[in-house]
Amino acid sequence: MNTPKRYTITAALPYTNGPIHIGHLAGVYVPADIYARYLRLTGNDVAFICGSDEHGVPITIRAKKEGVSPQDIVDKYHKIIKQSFIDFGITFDNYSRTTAKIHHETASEFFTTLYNKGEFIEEVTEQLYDAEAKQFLADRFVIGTCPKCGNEESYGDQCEVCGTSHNATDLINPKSAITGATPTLKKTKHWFLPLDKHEAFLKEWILVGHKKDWKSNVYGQCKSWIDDGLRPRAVTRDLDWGIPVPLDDAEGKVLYVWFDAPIGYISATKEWAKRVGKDWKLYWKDKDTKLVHFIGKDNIVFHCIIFPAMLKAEGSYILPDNVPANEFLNLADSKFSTSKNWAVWLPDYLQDFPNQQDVLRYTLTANAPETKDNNFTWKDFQARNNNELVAIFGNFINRVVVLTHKYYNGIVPTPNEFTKVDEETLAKLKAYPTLISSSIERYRFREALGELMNLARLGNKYLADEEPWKVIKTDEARVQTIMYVALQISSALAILSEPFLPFTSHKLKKILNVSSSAPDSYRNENNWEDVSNKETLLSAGHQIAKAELLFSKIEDKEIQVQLDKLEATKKVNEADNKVTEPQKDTITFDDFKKLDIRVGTILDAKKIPKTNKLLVLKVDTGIDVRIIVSGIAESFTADEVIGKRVTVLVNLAPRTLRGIESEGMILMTETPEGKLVFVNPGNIKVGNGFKIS
Ligand code: B3M
Ligand code: ZN
Repeated sequence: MNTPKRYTITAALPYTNGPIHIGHLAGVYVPADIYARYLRLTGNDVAFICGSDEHGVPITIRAKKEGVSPQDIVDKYHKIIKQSFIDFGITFDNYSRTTAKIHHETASEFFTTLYNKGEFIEEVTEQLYDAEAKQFLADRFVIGTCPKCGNEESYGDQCEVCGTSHNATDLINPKSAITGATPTLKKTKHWFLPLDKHEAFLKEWILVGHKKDWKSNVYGQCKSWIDDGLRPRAVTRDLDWGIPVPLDDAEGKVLYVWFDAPIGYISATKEWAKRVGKDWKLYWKDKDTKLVHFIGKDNIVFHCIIFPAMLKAEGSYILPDNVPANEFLNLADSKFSTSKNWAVWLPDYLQDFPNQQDVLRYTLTANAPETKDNNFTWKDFQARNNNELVAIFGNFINRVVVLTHKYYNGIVPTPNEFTKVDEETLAKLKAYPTLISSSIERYRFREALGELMNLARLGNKYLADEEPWKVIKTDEARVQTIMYVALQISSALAILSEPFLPFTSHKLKKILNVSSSAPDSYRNENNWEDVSNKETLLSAGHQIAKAELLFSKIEDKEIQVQLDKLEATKKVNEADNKVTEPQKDTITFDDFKKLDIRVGTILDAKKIPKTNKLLVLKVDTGIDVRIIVSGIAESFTADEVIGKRVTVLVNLAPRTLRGIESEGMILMTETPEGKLVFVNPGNIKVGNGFKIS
């Protein structure tokens, strides 16, 4: 197999404006973790780096929304995000943050180096300004129509629909996201990275150099940007949250978040190297190191064009070897959205499904949006668990372990002569490490997971064909061989499942009594290749531990709880989206005083035949019992309203509806879905009037 190498693996730094959701996990963190675990298991030197992206407008907007400071926001979510990654078994070597001192220093130094080398253009330009908020409008502070695709809600720096990254002044019809005002233009000085200057290099490096090995979605996006022509990009902003521009004449200006955030990978590596006594430079400046960025597709331009241009301009860094960006995962057919709460939040998942991290890791990998956008549904999650993890993987292991205890008190039996089927099965087994490796090394994680499951299927088929439970009655010697072979498959599964299903792998190793390391520990024996090379993985005479279920069935009612949660979110969003009706024309106090509103009770109700809306009500107003015709039949049946206490306008001039005279009006309001509800007068006595005060 491959000679060991040094790898720097980065996973996109999540914005600290909310917890992690499963869309982030599927696109970035699960594949990155599989890759890092796999490389460690196969003996490579790995630095797996991530951290919180704590600058930028998303943080400021969230802080405004919660009425706290940006620092409060990043402190709160950094803690939540970091812990949930640990609990989910993501094995970062370092999870840092961009408000860390080491990062401010590293990013400032990087800027200064480029500045001193004359790599920036310094220019006074007119930028969008919100006079009401007294603020320049950069990035997410401004929304307008994307000049490329026409999306009307593009941000100032990037359109989320077509992925184009642009300058805020390119937007058509820009509007301030703070006040809604149309911005004016105001002069301000900024520093620009002339991407056009790096065009020739980028063309050569990506379009020629990485045509074959980069994913086609990544390559295609890069090609389209380069073909469109690259332009200078401002790397500074007029904002008050961020890393101050380290120049004397830059008061009140900070580094653009997309300038500082990728440098966060470097700062986080430095922080880690210092802690563990390594030389960080080897991981960023040695040409034998492979740098791999795991990101979502909206981050491609920053990782494939802008950051490499920065690294190249600096001059002493290596460039990424690959950027295996994923497409998006959607949630029940709609885009994940932190601001709309349309998400399955990782902390919620961990709470609702304790000790079931691997079920989610499995579902997200089996359904990974590697080549196209994919969809997460709770039904699919349940089916993958019940029909695949429980029925295939779990079932095989359980049968092997239970039978080993039943026949041999948990001791691996000595095999007798192997039949052709045994030999073929063992030969197939030995091919799996290479099969799985080859998929992982091409960043095809769902294919790799499929192979792992095929190994479990191989085990199931072997047992079903050899039927040790029947043979035991006639040929005990044969059963020893069958169980020996089945135990070798179990052991291979324990080893090869580790990158994908680390908690299960650990549990299985405990059952097979071959490891005692902690579940999140990847510093196990280096035994990936042993599956191919060793004569035996579990020797005769080895005592295994008691059977324990690896997976358990997920019931409909657990899924229903999750579906209900999403349904509730949908309702809230619909209500939020509903426009409040504008205020009606002003009335005088005397007009208002004329209204006589009383508490009443509905004594009787009947639907008026051949109408959809009308009920005829008999209402006790405290003054009298009268008939009121009310248009509420689409929201209530007649029976439902009898006995209801209501609020009645009693001095409305009588009107005749469908031949029935109506004397008054019942006051109603409505739910977001348009269902009418009574304005409930509480326990007030019937006949009481509404007082003016
Ligand atoms: N925080 C964008 C995002 O969360 C950004 C990634 C930075 S990676 C250097 O989508
Ligand atoms: Zn667009």
